[in-house]
Amino acid sequence: MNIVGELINASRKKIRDDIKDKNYDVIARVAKDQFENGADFIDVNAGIFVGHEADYMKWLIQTVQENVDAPCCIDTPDPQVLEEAIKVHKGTPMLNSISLEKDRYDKMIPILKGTDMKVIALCMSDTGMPYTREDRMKIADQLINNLVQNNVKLENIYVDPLVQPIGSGDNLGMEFLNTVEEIHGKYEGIHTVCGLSNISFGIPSRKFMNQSFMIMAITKGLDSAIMNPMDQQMMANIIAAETLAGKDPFCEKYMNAYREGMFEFK
Ligand code: THG
Repeated sequence: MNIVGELINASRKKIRDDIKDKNYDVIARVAKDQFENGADFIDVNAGIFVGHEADYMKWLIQTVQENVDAPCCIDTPDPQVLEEAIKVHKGTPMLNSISLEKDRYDKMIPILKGTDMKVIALCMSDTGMPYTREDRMKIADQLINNLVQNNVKLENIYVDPLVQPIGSGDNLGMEFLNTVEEIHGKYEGIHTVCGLSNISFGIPSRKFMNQSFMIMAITKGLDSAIMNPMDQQMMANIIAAETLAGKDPFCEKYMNAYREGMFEFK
């Protein structure tokens, strides 16, 4: 599992003011904590600061990269913010995200073209949020074909079929999961990703929902997630579920995790 740490996001009440005040030590700590707990990428999102998003985004990227040796997942719907952010980013970032929304799509393609950046292809279009697997696949197919035509490698595409809160529709979980399965069956070498914690918005004891949904998604082939790596039980479940899903030859990763004490909780 390719893990994108979700905690540096200004929409979270806990960290909003620390970003607003550019509290260096706090952001550095949250970046390090996520990295030390297994994050491969650090998501950075300053979307709530309308008119100042680019400024905050650049500061977040610099602060993260001065403290951990990991690329960022640059989380903004605004292509202009993205373009400025890429300039200060060291190494190859993950762009979060392109979608089929026309404005966003047209401005994102030239930014991506000819680069080796990873890109999240979010299943959203100008006609609104997808509800069923068919809705999601229609958008995913178009996005993937267009990206490939622009010479983006399948290996650099992370399709996000869009996790919506289970509280807004009983079938939203399964429609998402079945899309993940269909994408992996149809496009070999492509990746899938999601904002995992979206599933539990508005529901109590969210971590059980998030953990269960992750295990279900692993059985469908999900190979990346924007999530909270500080949930040790989640991290242990991922190791076990991937072994059970046949992704861990000779249980090697599982045994290593055991030896490193990953299954003993504090
Ligand atoms: N797809 C893509 N990018 C995304 C999302 C997605 N980026 C943003 C979001 N969705 C994923 N990130 C988060 C971050 C935090 C929470 C949920 C999704 C979250 N946060 C609080 C918490 O930590 O408990 C709750 C809110 C608060 O503190 O006010 O739930 O789907 N491509």
